[in-house]
Amino acid sequence: MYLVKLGGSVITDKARPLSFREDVVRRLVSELKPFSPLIIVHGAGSFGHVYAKEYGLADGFKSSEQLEGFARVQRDVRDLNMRIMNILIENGINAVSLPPFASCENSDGRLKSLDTAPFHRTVDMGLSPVTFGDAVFDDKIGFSICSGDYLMEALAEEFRPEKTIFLSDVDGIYDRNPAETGAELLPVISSSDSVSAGKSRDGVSDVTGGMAGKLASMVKIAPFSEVWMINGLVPGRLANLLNGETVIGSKVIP
Ligand code: IP8
Repeated sequence: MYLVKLGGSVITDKARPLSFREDVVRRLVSELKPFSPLIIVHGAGSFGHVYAKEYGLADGFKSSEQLEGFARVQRDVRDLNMRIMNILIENGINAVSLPPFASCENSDGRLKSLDTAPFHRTVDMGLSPVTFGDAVFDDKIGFSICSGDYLMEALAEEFRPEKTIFLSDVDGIYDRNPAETGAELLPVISSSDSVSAGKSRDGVSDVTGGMAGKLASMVKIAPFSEVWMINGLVPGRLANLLNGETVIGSKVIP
C-alpha cells in the first residue's frame, strides 16, 4: 500500500487563485494508476490558502465575519477535490472521496482525531480513499485548518504504507531556501538533523507551515513508513520511485 500527497504547489499555481493544473494532475494520475488501490491526500493550494489567510481561519473563530470565509474555503477545496476525483475515476482509479470535515476534529490548530474506519472499509473493498486539507471544527478555538500534512501523519501511522510520498514543486528538502544560490538538496535527512533543514521558500499565502511544517510531518512519519519528498512537476519521477528506482528527492529516516 502506498500513501501519496499531491501537494497544493503541484496541483495548483499557488500565486493565482483557483488555478488548477489539470495537465499535471492527469499525468500524475497516469503514474499512480499501476499502483492503485492506494491512499491519496491532496493539498488545497490556491483553492484554500487564499481565503483561509484573508479570513484568518487558521487562528480560529473570532468573529462572525469569518463564517463567510469558512464556507468559501469549504466550497473551494471541494471544487478542487471534485476535479481530482473526476480525473482519477476517468483514468481507471476507483477513488472515493472522504472529506475530513466529516471525520476529523482539530484541537488548537492540530489534528486531534481522525475516524479511520471509513478509510479501512474503503481500502478493504479495493477502492482508493482520497482526502484533503480542509477547514474543520476545533475543540479549543472553534474552527481551524486541517492540513493535508496532518492527515498524512495520521494515515501513515494507521496504515504503515510501504512508501509515503510528498509531491512538491521542488526536488526535495534543501539546506536553505532553494531560491538562494548555493542551496543544496539533502538526499537523506535523519530525524535528529532535521531541525536545521527545511528552510521554506513557499511562505507565499501558505497558512499551514510551508516546507518546515512538511519536514516536521515527515519526521513523525519516518518510524512507520519509508518517507520521501520528490518533485511532482518532473514527469516520471513519481512512477520511478514507486517502481523502486533511485530518484532525485529527499528521504527522511528515523
Ligand atoms: O494545503 C490546507 O491544506 P494543505 C487546507 O495540505 C486549507 O496544507 C483549507 C487551507
